[in-house]
Amino acid sequence: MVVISGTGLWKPEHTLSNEELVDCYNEHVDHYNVEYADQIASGEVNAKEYSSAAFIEKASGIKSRYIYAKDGVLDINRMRPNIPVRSNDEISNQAEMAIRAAKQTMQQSNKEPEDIDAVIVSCAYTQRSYPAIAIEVQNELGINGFGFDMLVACSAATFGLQRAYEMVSAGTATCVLLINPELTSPQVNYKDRDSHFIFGDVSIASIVETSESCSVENSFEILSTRAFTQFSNNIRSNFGYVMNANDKNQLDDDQYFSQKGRAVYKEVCPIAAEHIRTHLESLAINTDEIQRWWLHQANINMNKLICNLLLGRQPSKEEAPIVLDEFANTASAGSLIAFHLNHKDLKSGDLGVICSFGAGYSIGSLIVRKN
Ligand code: CO8
Repeated sequence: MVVISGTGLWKPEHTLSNEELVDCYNEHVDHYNVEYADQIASGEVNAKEYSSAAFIEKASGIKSRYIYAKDGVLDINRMRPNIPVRSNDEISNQAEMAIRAAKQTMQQSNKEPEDIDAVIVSCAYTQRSYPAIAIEVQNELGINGFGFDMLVACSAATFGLQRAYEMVSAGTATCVLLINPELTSPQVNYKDRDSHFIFGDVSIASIVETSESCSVENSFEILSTRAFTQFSNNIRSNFGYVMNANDKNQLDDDQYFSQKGRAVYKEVCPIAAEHIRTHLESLAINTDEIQRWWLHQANINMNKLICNLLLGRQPSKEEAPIVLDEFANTASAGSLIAFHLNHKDLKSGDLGVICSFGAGYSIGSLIVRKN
């Protein structure tokens, strides 16, 4: 039997409200429209329109987000986070974020470094290609065995949990530390009205191990996992190392995160609902037997639609917790944050679904039972 024996969450100390973001964005709009007044008048350039905190909350459910480095984002002359370069002898920002969440989950799972034999760092971006952030974390924590990074955008956390489950099931590891340090803010275009509000930074970690090695009461057995991908250009992040070979500017608009939000919404919701339905069906479990839905946290309206498709009704806040009002979209971490903050009240035998959906497209689900 393979269990999730603990999770740990680290939140950056800074928050960024919709109002703060919008005030800065709207100031940028005023500057931009003055700077390009002639081109706007001649029709060469479109005038930028104001953003609105009320729109953001209504369209997405997001009220605020955590941010690793706040000052640069609200500096009208910069509008990018300001994260100073660290020397090769210093710990990387992402390893530092990862370790903060890792230490909490190790404490919760009652694990020492020598109990862990694999580290996976799985997220939407790693801040460098190699050495792997996971190996840096492994070294800092004094863990033996092996570590590797994996990138699966929105589904990095669920796909990472699935790889951990398979390794423990196969006996290639007995205790895996999975960490999702989502440092999204460097890839957000804070000058883009459609997407400047979507993302937040956070780090979440979990321990996946055998039931024999598990020494805590509050664990969840992983009953089944399922992954699905289908190529789509509707969510893209083009920034990458080949830019050096084609002379692209990394600050060009098309290098940042971008999406066709409406199309994503329409296409992903039915696929995600069907994915979850057939996954449950494969275990002969009905949707009404599920006590908790820990769903991806990109947009509250997406979760409402998926729940309607699955259940034919709106679940209560307890059944399908929402955390994106506080955290915004944290790439892959959202469903695990929802799990971390909303599972202690479940009783032994209660069933739950952890599910991510988004870029790729990628959908990952785990069906779990409280021990
Ligand atoms: N303020 C005011 N008005 C606005 C704003 C704004 N900020 N933005 C758009 N509007 C206007 C539009 O111009 C439009 O006006 P009009 O009707 O006159 O044309 C109107 O509001 C409606 O616009 P939309 O149709 O675009 O608005 P939606 O209701 O569709 O909401 C959302 C936009 C919130 C983006 C919504 O479409 C959405 O959330 N879709 C799903 C998105 C999603 O789940 N994406 C997955 C993201 S990828 C991911 O989760 C992980 C990727 C890896 C991490 C990357 C880290 C950087």
